[in-house]
Amino acid sequence: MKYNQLDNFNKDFLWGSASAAYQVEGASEVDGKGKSVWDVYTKIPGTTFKGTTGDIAVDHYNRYKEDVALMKEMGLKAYRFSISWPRIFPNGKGEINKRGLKFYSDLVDELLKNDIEPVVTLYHWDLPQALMDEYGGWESRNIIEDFNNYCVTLFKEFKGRVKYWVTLNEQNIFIKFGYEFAMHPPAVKDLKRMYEANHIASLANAKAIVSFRDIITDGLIGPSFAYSPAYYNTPNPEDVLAAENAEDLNSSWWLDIYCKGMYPRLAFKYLEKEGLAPTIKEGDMDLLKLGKPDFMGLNYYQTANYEENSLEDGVGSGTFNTSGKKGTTKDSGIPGVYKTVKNKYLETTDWDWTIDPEGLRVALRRITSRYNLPILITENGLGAFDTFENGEIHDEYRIEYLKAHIKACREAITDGVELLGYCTWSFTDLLSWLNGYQKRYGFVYVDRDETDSGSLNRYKKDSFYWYKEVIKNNGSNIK
Ligand code: BGP
Repeated sequence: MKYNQLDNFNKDFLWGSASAAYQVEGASEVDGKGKSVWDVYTKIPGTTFKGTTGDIAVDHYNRYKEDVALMKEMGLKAYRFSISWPRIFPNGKGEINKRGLKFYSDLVDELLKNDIEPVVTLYHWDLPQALMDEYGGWESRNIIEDFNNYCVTLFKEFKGRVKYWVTLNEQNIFIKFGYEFAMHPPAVKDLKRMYEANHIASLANAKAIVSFRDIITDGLIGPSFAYSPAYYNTPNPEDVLAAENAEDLNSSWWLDIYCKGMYPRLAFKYLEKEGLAPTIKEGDMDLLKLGKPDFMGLNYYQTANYEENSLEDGVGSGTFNTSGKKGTTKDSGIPGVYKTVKNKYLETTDWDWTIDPEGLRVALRRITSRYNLPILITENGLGAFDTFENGEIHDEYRIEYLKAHIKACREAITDGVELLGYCTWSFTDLLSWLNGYQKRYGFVYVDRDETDSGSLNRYKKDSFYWYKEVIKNNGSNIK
């Protein structure tokens, strides 16, 4: 729909920004923290861009007060951050590490003192290594109880202080990259193990939500999903079917489980035929039906474009661009199901991610139409090279990107989407898991690169002042 006049953002709209523990905190071995799978994985040669790790990251653990002061100066309404499980339970379970808990308690208090709503992510990929060693992490049903115990500890600790909770961040990404593309820990290529581990993660997600209901009555909880809506490349019905296959297997597989407590029927049948469907035990589907979220967290970066892929000699796995050299991504697919293809209407970033603000509106509308839930945008942003000159960073490309995406939000609200808030990725620059420090996302530039030299000093980019204005005007200046 096209409108002459767009609806306004709600007066309590959460203008936010986001981060994740491993990507910002550093302090990887202090105050009793245990090792996470990422602490171990990044030390294996060849796994990350130029061997970068989060050992120091942007030192948020020691500089959180300075970072919160910058948020306050900007007028930020919400800050989404994640809690590192091995800081709370160094071995994943057992005795609580009080010093780890204190860090997050202090951070929450600092945010509240500055009128910033904390949005807490319970799991942003830094699984305790001890649980990976003991039982293979997400591959064992033991994790359901251990994750629940960790979550309950945090619900009790932050009850009354934290209203917004995110369970799992991008289950589709950590599972697919962990077990299909072998680029995240445990870095294996095994689709059977992938679907089993994924089912267990879904059960853990549902169980945590069920526990939440008993403890916190004045809060909202939901998972964050990395949703790349599927487009079909041409109106050729073969391409339309390929895109529907992709939507089912790459998105509804998770979204339907979260929001409806069931797997999409056609995708399940296909995976059964392939011998890949997960083992469903008695009680599983009941738990999944019980553990429905209050909102869907949406991490939106790009759409994906699909076309038909032949069964006999179709395209298989491709490659990802982790260097920032445009055009180095190779299309991928599943023979007989779909393959990706460049969308000739869209520009891309230097990492080959399509830039598609309308796609955000498509994502918001599809989630609303299918599941009728409020949505919190938990991530959206542009990864780009920034140039630092005399203490200034002129990132007008980031401003353009965010402006267009916020406009898409406003249009989606006018369409009827119930949008709780918009968190950009990210507040400060931070570690991009596989892409080092050169792929920057923040409003605040951090002086560091792939080596551990650099002052770690913070500098406000042009986008910092721009977002400050957006917040001040409650988005009314975005038309
Ligand atoms: C999401 C993750 C974030 C963040 C972001 C940008 O998938 O939840 O943690 O990293 O993507 O991705 P990247 O760092 O690969 O550019």
